[in-house]
Amino acid sequence: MSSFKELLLLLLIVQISRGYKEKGPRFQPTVGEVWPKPNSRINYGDYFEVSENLNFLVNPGSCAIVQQAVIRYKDMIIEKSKKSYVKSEDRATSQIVQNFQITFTDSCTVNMIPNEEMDESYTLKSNSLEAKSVWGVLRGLETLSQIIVRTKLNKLIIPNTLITDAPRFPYRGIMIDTSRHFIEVDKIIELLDGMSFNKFNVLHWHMTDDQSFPFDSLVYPNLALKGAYFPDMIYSVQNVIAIVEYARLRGIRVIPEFDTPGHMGSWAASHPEIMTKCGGINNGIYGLINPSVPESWEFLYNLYEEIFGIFPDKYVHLGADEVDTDCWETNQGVQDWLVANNMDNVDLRYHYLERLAANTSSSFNRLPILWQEAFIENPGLTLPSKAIAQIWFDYKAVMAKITGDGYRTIMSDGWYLYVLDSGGDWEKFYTVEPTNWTGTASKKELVFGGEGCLWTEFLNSNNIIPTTFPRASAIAERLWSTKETTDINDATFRLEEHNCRMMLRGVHCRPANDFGFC
Ligand code: CP6
Repeated sequence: MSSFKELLLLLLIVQISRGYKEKGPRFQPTVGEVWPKPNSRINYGDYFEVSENLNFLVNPGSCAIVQQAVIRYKDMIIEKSKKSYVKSEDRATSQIVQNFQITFTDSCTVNMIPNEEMDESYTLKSNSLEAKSVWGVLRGLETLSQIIVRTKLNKLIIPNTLITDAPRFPYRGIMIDTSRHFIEVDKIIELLDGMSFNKFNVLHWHMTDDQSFPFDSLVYPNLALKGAYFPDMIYSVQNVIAIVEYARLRGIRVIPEFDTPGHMGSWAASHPEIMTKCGGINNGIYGLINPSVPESWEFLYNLYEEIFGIFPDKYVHLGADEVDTDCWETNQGVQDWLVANNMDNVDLRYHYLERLAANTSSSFNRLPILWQEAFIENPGLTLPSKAIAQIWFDYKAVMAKITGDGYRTIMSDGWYLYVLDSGGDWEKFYTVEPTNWTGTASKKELVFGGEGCLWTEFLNSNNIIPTTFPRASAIAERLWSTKETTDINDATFRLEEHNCRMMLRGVHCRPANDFGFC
């Protein structure tokens, strides 16, 4: 008996001393690794010291996008690193990097905006960054800021390295829904910061839906007056302009979506004259826009004219998701108009979308993105060949069908960021592969990218950022890095470091892994 007690005591002592020795993080994040992983990286093994007075030489120099980026990244590299928990071991360094040369070959103009054809490739060495365009400079500076680290002896170091990098997909987006819950402007700004640290390049703004209309239109002020939740839960034109400019400076496009012909409950609060009053089971409810009255088309023209004045992107998201045509079918005025125009109920939905896409194209020179239903439910619909379908369910069949018709696609199936599982559920986003369906190589090339979706039924300004980061980082790496970048173990430790880095820069991330300390 007493030897049994001694054994227990011994075990206890062993446990306590082990616990004491292993205090602190048992699994270390990486130091100076890059997220999303670059296409190619050669480390030569030695290190250089980086001067605390690091100087960026820019050629050509006259460009706000690059000049402001240099100021931001200098602060991240020199100042923000001072607080970092992730410090490098001390390294012998052979020389000091004092001047860092940035070169790009395309010109940089005052009002240039990021676009679907922008070249984001770059080549990075320890004292130089070369790119074709300013967009590549932005991506390269982000990478540079990740490979310069502070040592435990408080010295800034950079490895002697050669990185050549370019995105796998041209379209890497986050969708934000500002109708179900209002998201404060400063949280959208924080979202854009986090996006830039992950090399995302599109913010798709699902501005309106049934629940609220938060855009303060100057052309139709009653939309927000009657359709927003509260007078201060609105985005002014000035707010939108500021967000679009903040995004532009980071190489992020902002694509507006004012969803029609469904999801328009909030429009009906102020403008029932453009809506269809349902009969049947939804009797008396305003369900869809009314395409049979000229008021609707005049309204859409005026509103889009205002929208396109503040959202400069070449693309517009026209919505068209979850359209229940019951209201059109049970409204006498719509039915009479169909007969008079030699159309039936099957024709109406594609007639509406075709006319809307034609108008936004001919009057405003914009190309449409639409939810997948538009392409699947309307056999007669012809859209511009550059139209893009956003896929949100049943992607294996839907990708094959829509690329089979020759259209480009954006993957969102499986990238519902608002769905939370317990544990570090970034892995379920990481393992989504947008080309994992049956089709020829030329059809797979029509996959233009992907988008993480932040539907906000259960998100508000308090939880939108921690719900997005670091989980969206998994999507970012899938869309930027090579198809072969699938090693979960490797990703785990790099993501841990990346999460610490994002937090250091002010993004309110949730933990990436249960073993981590950030
Ligand atoms: N709101 C709108 C939503 C959804 C869609 N459109 C949605 C529905 C189900 C899932 C994901 C998103 N909440 N306007 C569909 C694109 Cl699982």
